[in-house]
Amino acid sequence: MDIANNFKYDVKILSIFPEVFPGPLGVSLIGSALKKKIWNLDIINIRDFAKDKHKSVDDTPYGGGAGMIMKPDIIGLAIDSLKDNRSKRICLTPRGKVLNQDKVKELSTEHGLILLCGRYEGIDQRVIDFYDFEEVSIGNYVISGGESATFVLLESVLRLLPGVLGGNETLNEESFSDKDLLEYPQYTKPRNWNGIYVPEVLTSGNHNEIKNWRDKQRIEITKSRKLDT
Ligand code: 6GU
Repeated sequence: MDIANNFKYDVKILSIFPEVFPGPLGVSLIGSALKKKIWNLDIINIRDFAKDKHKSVDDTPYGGGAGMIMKPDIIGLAIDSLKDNRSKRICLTPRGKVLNQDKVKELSTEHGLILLCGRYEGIDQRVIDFYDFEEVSIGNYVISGGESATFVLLESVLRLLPGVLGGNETLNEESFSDKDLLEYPQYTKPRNWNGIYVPEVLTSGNHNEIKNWRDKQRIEITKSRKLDT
């Protein structure tokens, strides 16, 4: 029996642009984890559930206004086609609560995720209410659709699953992990690049001094960027 099969985080994405997936989720450590079946990916093309000959997935908003709204009947059929209902339902939209690392950690402990990528001016509210979707945004700016936001959310969540990060990448000293501090600056060889030298303390071999220097750098950079976490 394959040990990795004992834990499979189930991801289902509903989108009208299924061709963009897996994109960045298919490379590097998260891509290897997908091949190792640590997590599982199903892409559902919402347009497959359209009923008319034009395969319409959107229509004009009741009450008037600009743009098009994703139709509840079509999305409903797409959701009803999913057999698994143990997963947490998330809708990616700029109206949602902004994602942070606490939310990311919480989502990584779910059985899996059903991610609905919003497009156009929005999604009929009845779908969000009826299927109990939680609305999530990735920041205070607007992008054209939930697909890129889905990449951001999944990259942040999937790397926390057991067995995804390699031995060289540790979770405990990273930005936002425990102390909500940003990471210290990093340097590698060559020691002299264009006449700019690596900070001397890092080449001293004194582990105590290095740790103190790094801790101080983390505090300073966090203060100077005035994080609103
Ligand atoms: Cl999740 N979607 C869109 N369209 N724009 C956003 C967003 C999501 N999060 C921030 N801006």
